[in-house]
This record gives sequence, C-alpha cells and structure tokens, in this order.
Amino acid sequence: MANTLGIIKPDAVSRKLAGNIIAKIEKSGLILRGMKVVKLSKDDAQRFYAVHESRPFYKSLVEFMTSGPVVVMVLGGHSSIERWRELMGATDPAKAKYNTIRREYGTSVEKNVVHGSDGPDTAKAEVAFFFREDEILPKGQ
Ligand code: FUP
Repeated sequence: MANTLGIIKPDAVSRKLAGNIIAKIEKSGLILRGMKVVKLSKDDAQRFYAVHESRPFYKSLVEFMTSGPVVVMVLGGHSSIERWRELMGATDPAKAKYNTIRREYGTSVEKNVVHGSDGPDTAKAEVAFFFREDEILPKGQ
C-alpha cells in the first residue's frame, strides 16, 4: 500500500486541465493523500530530474517544469504506483494507450501533462521531495 507521487505539469495547469485530471484520479479509485500547488525553482527542477542530467532534453525539461505552477499529489491505494503509471500512459503521448491522461491531453514527449514515480524507491524519495510526513493523510483515513 505504498504511496506514489503525481505531478500535474505546467502545460496542464495553464490549460486548466487540473480539475479534469483530478476527476480521473478520483474515478480510478486512487486515493488523494496530499496535494499542493507549487512553482518549482530551477534548483528544485534540476534536483528532481537529476537522474536525467546528462540527457539532451534535460535543460529544456527544467525550463518547462519551471515555466508555471504545478500540482503535486500524494496518491495512495492498492498498487498505487502501477495504477497511476497505467492511468498516465506512456511517456510519449502519441504512443500512449487510449483513455490514458497523456493520450488525451499530452502534446509532446516533453509536454506530457503528468508525472508519476516509476517504482517504490523513487516513489518514497519523490513524495519526500515535496511533502513532510504531517502533510500526508495517514493510511486508513
Ligand atoms: P516518465 O517516467 O514516463 O515520465 O518518463 P522518463 O522518466 O523517461 O522521462 C521523464 C521526463 O523527461 C518526461 F516526462 C518528459 C521528459 N523527456 C523528454 O523531454 N524527452 C525525452 O526524450 C524523454 C523524456
């Protein structure tokens, strides 16, 4: 019953899609255990995506992720990591399955609307990147 981190990226927030995306999360049965609106600093975005530091898209990705506010969410429930990845769809919206968030709203590999942790270790680290323990609803509530 591990939690995972979800981000509604700047492209989605600026297009006023946050409500639609949260509605899909609620309908899917994933549980919202924490949520806030933040604007990432350059340092935040660089640290959050440090694993991609040497990739050609890193600089552009950091610029994009700092271009406007994002919604960060702690998502819980059974198999939350896998279920949130499934609901998001593949990284490239053009390759994502129908009825996924990226397929429906994504416009490019970079502007792909949402982020989700890719495994238990990253989920733990990414949730802790944005949320203190006392900002996360405990399990069972
Ligand atoms: P994902 O786990 O699906 O978010 O995908 P990755 O961890 O591979 O990539 C993280 C982010 O880097 C993507 F959401 C968008 C960006 N990216 C690009 O901009 N170009 C690429 O070729 C690959 C990833």
